[in-house]
Amino acid sequence: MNKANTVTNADITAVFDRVADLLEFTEANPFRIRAYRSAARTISSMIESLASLRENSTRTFTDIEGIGTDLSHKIEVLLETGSLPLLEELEASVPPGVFAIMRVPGLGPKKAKILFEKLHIESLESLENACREGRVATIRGFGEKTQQSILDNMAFAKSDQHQRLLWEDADGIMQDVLAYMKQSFAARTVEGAGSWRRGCETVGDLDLVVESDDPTTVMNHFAEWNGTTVVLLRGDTKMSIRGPRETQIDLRVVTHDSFGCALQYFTGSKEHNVLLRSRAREHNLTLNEYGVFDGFQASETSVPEKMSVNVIHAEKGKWIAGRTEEDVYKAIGLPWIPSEMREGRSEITLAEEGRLPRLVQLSDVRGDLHMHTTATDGENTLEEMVQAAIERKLEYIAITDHGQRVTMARGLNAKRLLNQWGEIDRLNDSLSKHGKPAIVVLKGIEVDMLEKGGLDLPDNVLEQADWVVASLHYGQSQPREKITSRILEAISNPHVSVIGHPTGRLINRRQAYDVDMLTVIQSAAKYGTFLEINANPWRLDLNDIHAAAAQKAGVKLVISTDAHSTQGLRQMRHGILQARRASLASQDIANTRSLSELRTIMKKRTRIQ
Ligand code: DGT
Ligand code: CA
Ligand code: CA
Ligand code: ZN
Repeated sequence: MNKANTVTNADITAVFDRVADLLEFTEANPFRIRAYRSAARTISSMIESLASLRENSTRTFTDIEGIGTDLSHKIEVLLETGSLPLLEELEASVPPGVFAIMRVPGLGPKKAKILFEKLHIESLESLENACREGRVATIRGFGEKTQQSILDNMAFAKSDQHQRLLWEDADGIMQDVLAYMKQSFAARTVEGAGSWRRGCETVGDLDLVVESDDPTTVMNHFAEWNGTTVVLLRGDTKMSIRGPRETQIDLRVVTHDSFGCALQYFTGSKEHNVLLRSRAREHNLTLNEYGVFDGFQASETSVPEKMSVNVIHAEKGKWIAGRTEEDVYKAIGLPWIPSEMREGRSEITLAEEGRLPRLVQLSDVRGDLHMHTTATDGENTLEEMVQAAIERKLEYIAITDHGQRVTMARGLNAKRLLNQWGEIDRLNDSLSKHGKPAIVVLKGIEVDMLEKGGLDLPDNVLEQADWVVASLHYGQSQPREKITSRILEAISNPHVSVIGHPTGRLINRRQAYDVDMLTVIQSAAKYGTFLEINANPWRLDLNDIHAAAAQKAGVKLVISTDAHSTQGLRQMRHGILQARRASLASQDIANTRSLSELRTIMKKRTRIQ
């Protein structure tokens, strides 16, 4: 936990989630557990920090949906002291090892509690011993299968590496397994679902949905995949394996009539599904993973896995839809909703009102405005980067090597930078020798926002640039006010075009620096400075929530690869996914414009030729 004066929304989210886990372990009232979970979720997606909301005398925490007086008080205490007595009490009442047990795949607070009570299991070691001795299988609700699956997961649970995969890594595995599953003659359609299909920054496990009349053959094929290291679970129509990089892959085999519904269900998110199902109920329909049915409302858990769809038809009223996702959404009066938007935020309302945006796509991108060369820490020369960009059919790029503050990367001083710009002038001349050039190369720079304020290159140099990215690489642990003021200063500098990777986080590796994003966004809107969505799969900032807030405030976003090699130019697709998760359309993104249009929407457009 941070010091009291820097308690962030992420800290409060983590505390509330942990409280919910512990309450579940102690079998507290389910409503109370849900209150903490939903508060955690709400706070994690808030753009405004609770710390700054507290300063505002006209508003209170209870204005936030799902925050009552009790939770409001707890937030107050957390902000004031940096800790929460309730959490400390709960932690004291639970042996520390049970957290590790809760995290074993397939277990959770409830099962950890049973193991603790019946077998006094309070560490991974005692859990492993109990499984080996066959004691876990004797407990009601566990059985041989669960016991074996715990053992199979033990190495995984013990390793420190059970971090969620970056989307890019998950995608690599997903493409392999999709291609392989499509080779099965028994598989009619094969699709990836879950967080992978929603384009989430990280992915916990992979989910596959296959349409087939012959699940056994499909599942045998899955078991024989050379990526399969262990089969964790196998039923009549569902199966889980552990695959490459210890990643779990869940497979569902469904019939023709259920395919669209199953794909919809397993794409999620859970929150989106819950909202969709209650909407179905309002229309007197039942929606589950098997189909949309007329009338009769049953809970999904009452449907045994092996029950055939025909039996379900008979029990649940008339089957109405389920073959395609379009059919499913249509049956409950909605247009199809793009998977990246399905997070239970406002997508269903937008769909209902016919206001779904036409989301930006990769083919809309016309330029890439952040990349490096061998002049600093890139792997390829200026000419190689330009050639690769031409091959990618980009109309313009900006070369943005590091400024001199980044000594590690041999950052450019004014002299070297002006030299590079001379080279770029000559390159553009030769490109346009035979008429319309294949690409226009903009003279850019990635300047550093210095620890003490200011930039690492003087204004009289920057004013000669076509494009200036300002980034913060040093002094990331400075207090919020200091970091924020460094960024605000850059935003108001007339030569700065865009703020690069505005939060500095590296997914799974480094927290974002502490910054008042609401103020940053407001200031960017005021000065007409763009904000970047950095497409590097470790960065992906602005994230979806910040980018959506920026768009609403009237800020234009720039999606850039920050490529450090010609290969790096391919990462644009990750930035596009993040933008789609932010519900952004092509017109919200500056580099979907032609160069002349880009020039007209830039505040400081003095130099672009
Ligand atoms: P992950 O794997 O943690 O990255 O995230 P997801 O979203 O892929 O989650 P996963 O694999 O547990 O489940 C896939 C989808 O299945 C999920 O997005 C929605 C659906 N689903 C799973 N469990 C439930 C549930 O308890 N209720 C509802 N309504 N849907 C669920
Ligand atoms: Ca998943
Ligand atoms: Ca799953
Ligand atoms: Zn860069």
